[in-house]
Amino acid sequence: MKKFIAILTGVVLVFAFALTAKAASTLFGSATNEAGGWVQAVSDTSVAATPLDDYGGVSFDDANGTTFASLTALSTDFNITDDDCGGGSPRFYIRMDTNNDTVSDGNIFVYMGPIPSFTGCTPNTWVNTGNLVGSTDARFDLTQLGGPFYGTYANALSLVGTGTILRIGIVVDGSWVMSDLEQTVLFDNTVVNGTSYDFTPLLTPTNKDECKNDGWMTFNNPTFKNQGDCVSYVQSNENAVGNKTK
Ligand SMILES: [Ca+2]
Ligand SMILES: [Ca+2]
Ligand SMILES: [Ca+2]
Repeated sequence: MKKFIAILTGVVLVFAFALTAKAASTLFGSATNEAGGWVQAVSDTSVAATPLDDYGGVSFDDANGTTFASLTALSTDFNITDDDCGGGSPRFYIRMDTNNDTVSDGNIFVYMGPIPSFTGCTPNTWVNTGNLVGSTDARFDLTQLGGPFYGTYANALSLVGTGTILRIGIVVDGSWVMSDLEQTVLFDNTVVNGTSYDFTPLLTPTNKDECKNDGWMTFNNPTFKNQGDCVSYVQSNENAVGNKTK
């Protein structure tokens, strides 16, 4: 019996680990999660803002620790809202460890926008990159790893296919080539291997009035069965916090 419990505990622990190891995205720099269900990243060097908004982006841990060759899917929707793609931005970065010491040896950059120069994006238009894994476009910048600037996926694969991915992300930092020193890009439906990120914001009611007039249907953190379910959630939260009255 003890052995059985030990095995059961082990199974539960493995399951719990699998849950905590769930794929995750992290915003950095100027990036914000917008109400529309996408991420906005700004690169603005026109003024010294607080906090700094020189760059922004999202990083993903899905492929951490796997080889570049085992990357099967990498794509995103992007929308240049101000002013253009350019200055090497927006781009994916794939931080690589090529000598197995867990320390980065450089990034693969995968530029978004029209080849060959990655400028001339149509503003305020959503575009999908297509799966960049296997892409024959010369949009893989391998210079940090000793390869060509205008490389392809095949070039990257032969150069660092057995290398380990430390992190993948998307970044916006192209303000320096914009006439107004400001560039803004939206991202949505980013796919990294088996995970698709739709960047749906977490919406939680904080006042029971928000549950009324079908408001309960708009929440996703958590979801509700009906208005009463929503109201009792708000009330139990108020009771738990203890600093609000009905
Ligand atoms: Ca290394
Ligand atoms: Ca601008
Ligand atoms: Ca979305």
